[in-house]
Amino acid sequence: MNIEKYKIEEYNQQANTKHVRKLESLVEEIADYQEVMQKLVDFQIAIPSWALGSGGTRFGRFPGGGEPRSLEEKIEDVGLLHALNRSSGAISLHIPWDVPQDYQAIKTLAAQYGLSFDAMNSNTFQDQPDQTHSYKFGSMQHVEAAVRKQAVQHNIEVIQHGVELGSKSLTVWLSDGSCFPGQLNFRKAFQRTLESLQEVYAALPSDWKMFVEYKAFEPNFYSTTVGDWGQSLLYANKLGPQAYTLVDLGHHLPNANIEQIVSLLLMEGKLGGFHFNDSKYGDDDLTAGSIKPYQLFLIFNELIEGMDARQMNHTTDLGWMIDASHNVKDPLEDLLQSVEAIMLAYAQALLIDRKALAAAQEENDVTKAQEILQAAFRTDVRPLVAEARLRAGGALNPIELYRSLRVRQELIKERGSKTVATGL
Ligand SMILES: [Mn+2]
Repeated sequence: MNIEKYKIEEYNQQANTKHVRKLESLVEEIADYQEVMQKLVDFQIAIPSWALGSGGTRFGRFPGGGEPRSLEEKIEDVGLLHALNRSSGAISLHIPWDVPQDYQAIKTLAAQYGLSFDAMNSNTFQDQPDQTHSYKFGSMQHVEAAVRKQAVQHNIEVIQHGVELGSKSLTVWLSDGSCFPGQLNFRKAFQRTLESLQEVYAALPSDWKMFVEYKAFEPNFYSTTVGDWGQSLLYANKLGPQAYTLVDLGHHLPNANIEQIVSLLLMEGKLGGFHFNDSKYGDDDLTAGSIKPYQLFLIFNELIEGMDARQMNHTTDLGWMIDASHNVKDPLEDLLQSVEAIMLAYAQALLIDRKALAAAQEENDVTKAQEILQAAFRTDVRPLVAEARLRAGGALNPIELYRSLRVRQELIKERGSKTVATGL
């Protein structure tokens, strides 16, 4: 399915009077309005291929119909999102599920939707039917060299697929760890993992980055070999300048101060990428901004502060991706909501009076510092984000248009009601 440009324009026209009225009062308050607008237009968040189907829980999965059946249909879905919000201009693939049969055809298809290929993701956290060795006791940490070699080889193949598609990064998330005390020698597990990662690192093209993603627990419940940002940073530092830490919002222990982690990783030049989602309890993978929008805003505050301190480009110098999965919403509507929440937090953080905040910090004026942050957070920036979308050719309200065009019903008509997306 394709959303024709004129349909978006028609919709925007009838919604425009209300939009302009809301925007005008906001614009007066923003000194560097055009600059903020350009940053919002430029900002892009990659969509992972596994978020396009209904997510499962450990207990069940309830597909909603019209889910993408192939890599081509996944690209089509991200194309639909991008047509509506103009902020989802990249797709992130998961191997083995998204192995392209014809690289050139896949690249041409993505280009038709204005999409590029973001980070490639490997998978050594479950066994595939044709696999020689099992990952039951880990992959890169495994006591047997043959298992480690298989995991390394898989990651090198993922890089090769990515090179063909024009991707520039590899994300490695390992579920390796242990479930019981005594199961693992921590130091040996770390060393074996490091050696495996070094072999993958050696296969990276010179213009690629490697992201080492950490997670506190699950599927292992006693120890995880890349369990927190300290361990990830150790690996990234030992691997070399092309290796970075990747922060997934759901991969921390409860109440971790993620904004502080972000700040220090940026200071060290070792923050590489970001996975957005939200959570109440653990790695819940809920819609970004659905539970803790203030935390998301505080993270963006540190991201902007830290990136500006290093003169980094907000759009291109970090890998931005959603990593969520949903079992009660239409996945495309859910992704539109996540992208919107991320854009809102970014816009609010762009409005922070940084000079005044720095001065308040120097004067130990705690009240003032809070006032400055919350003034930005409590500003309704929805018209700003809508205006950025309008300028980029997207819809003023993507979900409203998605529903009025009956996109999901169209997809069900094309693909059927019983389709189940491949992947996780
Ligand atoms: Mn993740």
